[in-house]
Amino acid sequence: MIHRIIPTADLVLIHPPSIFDFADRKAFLGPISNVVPSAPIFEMYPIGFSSISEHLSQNGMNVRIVNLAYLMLTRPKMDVRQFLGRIRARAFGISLHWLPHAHGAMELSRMLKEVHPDVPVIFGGYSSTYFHREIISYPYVDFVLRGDSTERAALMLMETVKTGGDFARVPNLTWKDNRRIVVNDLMVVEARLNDFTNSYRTMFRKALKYCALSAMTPIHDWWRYPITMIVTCRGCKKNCSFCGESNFAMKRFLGRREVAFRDPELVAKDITDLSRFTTAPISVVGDLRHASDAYARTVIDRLADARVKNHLVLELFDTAPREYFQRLGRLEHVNFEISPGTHDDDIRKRSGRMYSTHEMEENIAWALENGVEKFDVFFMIGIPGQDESSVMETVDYAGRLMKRFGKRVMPFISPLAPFLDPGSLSFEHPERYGYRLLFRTFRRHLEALEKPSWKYMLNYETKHLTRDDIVRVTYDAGSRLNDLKRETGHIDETTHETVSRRIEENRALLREVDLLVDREGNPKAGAGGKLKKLMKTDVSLTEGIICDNEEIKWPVFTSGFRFIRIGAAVIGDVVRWMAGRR
Ligand code: B12
Repeated sequence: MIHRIIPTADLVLIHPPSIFDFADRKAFLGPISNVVPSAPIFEMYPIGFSSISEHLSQNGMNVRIVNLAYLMLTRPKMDVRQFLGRIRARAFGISLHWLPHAHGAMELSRMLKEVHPDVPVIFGGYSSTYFHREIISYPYVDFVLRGDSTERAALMLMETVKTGGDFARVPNLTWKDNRRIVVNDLMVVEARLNDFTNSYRTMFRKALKYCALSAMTPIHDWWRYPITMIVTCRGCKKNCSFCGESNFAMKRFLGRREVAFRDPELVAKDITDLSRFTTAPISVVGDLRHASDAYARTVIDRLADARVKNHLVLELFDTAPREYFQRLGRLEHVNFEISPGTHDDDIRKRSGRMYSTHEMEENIAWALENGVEKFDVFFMIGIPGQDESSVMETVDYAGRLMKRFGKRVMPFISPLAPFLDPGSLSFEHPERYGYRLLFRTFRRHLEALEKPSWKYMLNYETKHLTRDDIVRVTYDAGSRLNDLKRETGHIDETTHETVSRRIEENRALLREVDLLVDREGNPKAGAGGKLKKLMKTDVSLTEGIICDNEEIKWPVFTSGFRFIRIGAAVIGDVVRWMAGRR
């Protein structure tokens, strides 16, 4: 299906794998994606693809989404150049949202220019915004659309591409006037999110219209586990020191003065609408209390009235009062996520998260008391102030949490990897925040992604942990947590054994790489051939390493999709559209 000629679209949005030739280096990406639903090539495309696509479609543009990363992951024999060559488009949009996609995005752009020299290539996303001047200087990039909200600017850009107008008038755009780099003002920064949705209905319609179910699939196991997301805000009031969209970062780099929220009634409606089409978990991005307590109350009450049955996954940016959990008791299936980073209050507070471990435990207790079904607690390796023993104490603390609260509380630990995020307080002021930044430019990040293992990709060290330490302690901590999870009955024997085996295999492979390369990860004299061979070792990219994929999941009832309802809604939309045309 994907090899047939695709009819001309105005804009084709393409999501690349983080590393373009990952198949040749797949053994060594390690656990960098272990606590997100993606494989380590980060095949999940930005949710923003759907809102750009929806806004442009509503304004008469023909937009398609192609998840190239997913296609390459699931069809290893695919001829990518031939596939790209058959796409007909007026412009291509490439997601360079997450910096780990630096390599994939640039290689994709280069290949697109080879096969379609006259079609403009547009970059967008947070990392494109941060590095826009460097990115536009590559000969195979024509435009960078900056900001965390590009729907309106993308429409203006596409209108200009179509009609041949003046690019100087397109807001948020970095472009080239002949060879001169021009940076237009970043003027379009939405103050509210009510005009944009990430409507899965539009996505379903597009998928069926273009027979593109597979090209639009968001993650490798989505058909088995079709988790969906609803976005409540853009920007953040908090200042976690390692976040690239913290309050500091949004003001300094994304032109955003205030957080933009979607009205609570609309958030509740998004969730309710979605629950008509899928029985899978719905992850709500952004703490419901981020705007205000009244905001959270409105969402909860509306969802309770609508009797939504899906598992809802909520975030806690901060600890909440008891009444919050009592109100949530009105909902059927609630789950939580919190990211304290460490058990150590001082270290946590220095990283910008102001609640104490005691307050967090109080929250967990109140949540469970009020029927919360799963409470995930995320710890991290690579926070300044942490040394090896502090990390291992965090793991022991995680063990105590599991003993105290039982199976409903699931702790995770993972490295801050591969990169300290650009635009974050720590990236901008590494010394002040206890980091040593090893490289800073876009080009150096792109080159880092060509290194033979995730150790050499890391762009930072902390005052107490070198890159070597971070890697070693990641496997030690993962292994100890795996043991504790078996002891407390959080995982069964088979899972424990599988994870232990993967950790040891991964460790051994990394040791072998280390013998063949120098301190920067470049092959030692005469070791190039051996290294290439080793890098081709066949290791699964879709299985978790320091924990099992199943541990981060929430239940899906029956098949996940309500196909009859999806079909009926799509047919209804088409009939309405045809009636409108007449
Ligand atoms: C929700 C979220 C996730 C979700 C994914 C949601 C998704 N599919 O988009 C999950 C939890 C899976 C996730 C994972 C990761 N995330 Co995340 N995530 C966020 C979060 C909290 C909100 C993002 C959001 O809701 N945006 C709103 C949606 C609607 O807009 P959007 O997708 O950003 O798209 C808009 C613009 O960015 C832009 N745009 C984006 N792409 C393109 C492309 C083109 C061509 C154009 C024109 C425009 C454009 O226009 C869009 C519409 O306006 C942010 C932090 C924050 N507060 O923003 C971190 C954040 C974006 N994530 C971050 C990171 C590092 C990751 C991971 C790499 C972490 C890891 N090692 O596992 C992974 C990568 C996952 C993958 N691709 O497989 C960093 C990115 C920093 C950076 N510059 O690289 C952030 C900023 C947090 C941080 N720690 O600093 N993440």
